[in-house]
Amino acid sequence: MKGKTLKEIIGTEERSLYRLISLIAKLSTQVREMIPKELGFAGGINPYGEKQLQIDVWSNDLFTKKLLRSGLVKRLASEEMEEVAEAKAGEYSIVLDPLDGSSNLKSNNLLGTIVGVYREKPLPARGRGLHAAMYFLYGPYHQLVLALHDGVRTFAALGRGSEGTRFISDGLVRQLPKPPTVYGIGGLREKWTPRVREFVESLEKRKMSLRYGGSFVGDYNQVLTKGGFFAYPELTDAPDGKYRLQFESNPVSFITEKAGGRASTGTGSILDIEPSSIVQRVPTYLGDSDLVQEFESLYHSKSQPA
Ligand code: FDP
Repeated sequence: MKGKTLKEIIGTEERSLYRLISLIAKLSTQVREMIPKELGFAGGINPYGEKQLQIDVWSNDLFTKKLLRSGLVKRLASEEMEEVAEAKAGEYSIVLDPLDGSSNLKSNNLLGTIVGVYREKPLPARGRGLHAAMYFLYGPYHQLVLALHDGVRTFAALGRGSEGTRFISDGLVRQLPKPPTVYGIGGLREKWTPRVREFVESLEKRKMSLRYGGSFVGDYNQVLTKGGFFAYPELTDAPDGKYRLQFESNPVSFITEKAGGRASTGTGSILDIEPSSIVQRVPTYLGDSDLVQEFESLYHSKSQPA
């Protein structure tokens, strides 16, 4: 079967979206090439008080400047910035985690970039309003996972054509694989709430395999490929977990729902949260619909008074 290029998939249908996604894809190839060259600390601190690695700063500058100067993007919010940046004109609003999993850099494990695309929307925005969402995975090969209105496609970056690196897709992901076989849960085990522990025990009893590498896109991609459950859950000292609604949870939840899975806060859909701020966090449970629903029902039953 011959794969299709980004241009063949969206080029004719939505010209400006194609230009935007091609630009983001091109920038992701620059990030991937820069990763081995940029080891070390910049000494900066991001809005959440976390130490920024040099490549975080570099990637953020790259995406921000190029996207805001493209004429396509009017607003851009990034995990590495405190305020929404604006350009004079543009059809799209972008939410961005320029380098997800950056603490994996030194150990040479997976890293990625997460992007959500809105049309004509002020930020922060509800995930339900996303027009497209994607992540890039800087792994053994450079992968793009892209959710559009009609579903999710995975692409591999395969050599250079006349218009730069070619991203080739092998088709639509219609359904997360069944039966689910893998799971990953973030956060310290001792900080998991009783219901999270109980659910993890039940997954282990079903002989599902633990896959946890410490980068959201890397760990989530296991679920997309093999079927399963991934969470960065509520913690006893952090009821909202770790992930940022705008930059991490919403785009990957959009991808999950477009792949026929479920994306939950533990009580309802992540995509329906009305955001209160750019920096808001949310407990995040993603993957196989039946498993996520099962977790939600446990959540409800455990919330009831005895
Ligand atoms: P990182 O801090 O390395 O950028 O939310 C960011 C993130 O990585 C996710 O990619 C990853 O899933 C999570 O944090 C890892 O957190 P823990 O170290 O608490 O497991």
